[in-house]
Amino acid sequence: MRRLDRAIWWRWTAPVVTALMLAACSSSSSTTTTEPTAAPSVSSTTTTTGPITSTERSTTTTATVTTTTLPDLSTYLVAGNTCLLGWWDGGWQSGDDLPVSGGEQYQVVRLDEPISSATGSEARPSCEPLDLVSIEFEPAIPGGFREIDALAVQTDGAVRPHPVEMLSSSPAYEDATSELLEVRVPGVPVVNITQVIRTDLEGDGVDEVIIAASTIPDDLISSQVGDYSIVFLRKVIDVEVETAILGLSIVDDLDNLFQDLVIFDVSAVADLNGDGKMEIVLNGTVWEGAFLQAWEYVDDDLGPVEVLSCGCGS
Ligand SMILES: [Ca+2]
Ligand SMILES: [Ca+2]
Repeated sequence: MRRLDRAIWWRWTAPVVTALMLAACSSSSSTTTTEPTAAPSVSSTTTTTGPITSTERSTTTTATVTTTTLPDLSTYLVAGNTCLLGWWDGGWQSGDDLPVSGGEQYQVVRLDEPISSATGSEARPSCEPLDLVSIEFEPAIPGGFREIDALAVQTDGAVRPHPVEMLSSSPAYEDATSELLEVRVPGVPVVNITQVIRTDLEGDGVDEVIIAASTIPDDLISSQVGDYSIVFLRKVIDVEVETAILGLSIVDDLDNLFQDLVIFDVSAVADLNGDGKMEIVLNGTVWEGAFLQAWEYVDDDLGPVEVLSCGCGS
């Protein structure tokens, strides 16, 4: 028995923003502030901002013993429509030196839809004039520039080793969302759940739930004070339901609206490195741009850690 430090589990990095100052989170109210979790690898197209806020529960629990499966050391390269997240070669990697020559086969994974396949190109210029590189696909992967709802993963392995199920909302999920929002969002937030995803991220037999909710209009420009976008993970740890916020954007004033606002949703849940545990990939839609963030659930002490990100905008 040992006491888990919930402050450690509860810490998370702020949403990553594009190099174009697309700050993800403005000043949310806080109960406590924790240090950001170090991201092993961050795309060259992004910067990381400071910590967001967290809530804590003090409970004495038994540490979960996590069995680590040695990852397949073959390279997994992961791309979306808008940008290239990076790849795995025994560690999370990003940059311009892509380990591809063109003609590689990819699995195209969306949330709960059948997995399809595509052929990738060699590295090509992307996101001009930012001079990034990415991959083009044949056939083109679904989604759009600002709606990245499919990922291409270069592997023959199981990118979805555990089922991913889309659920309808429920009073319990609405209550959980309301509880998070009411201490962060000005006024009385309207709970508007946009995604409920049930899956067993690491295959331990216990399902996790990922919830997205937003009231920020697609055009961003008609946002009002009190609008928000949030994505959070609910996970049972030692009979307690714990929550970690992966993305949060709040309209608390109408100045700098375009720089600050992000609409978050979940792009895909997939194993991006062949260890049998699925990562959560968020799509952030911003003013004339978009970004992706990949979160790896490391263990019950660290919780979800952002491992890759990329973005493109004007
Ligand atoms: Ca699980
Ligand atoms: Ca994984």
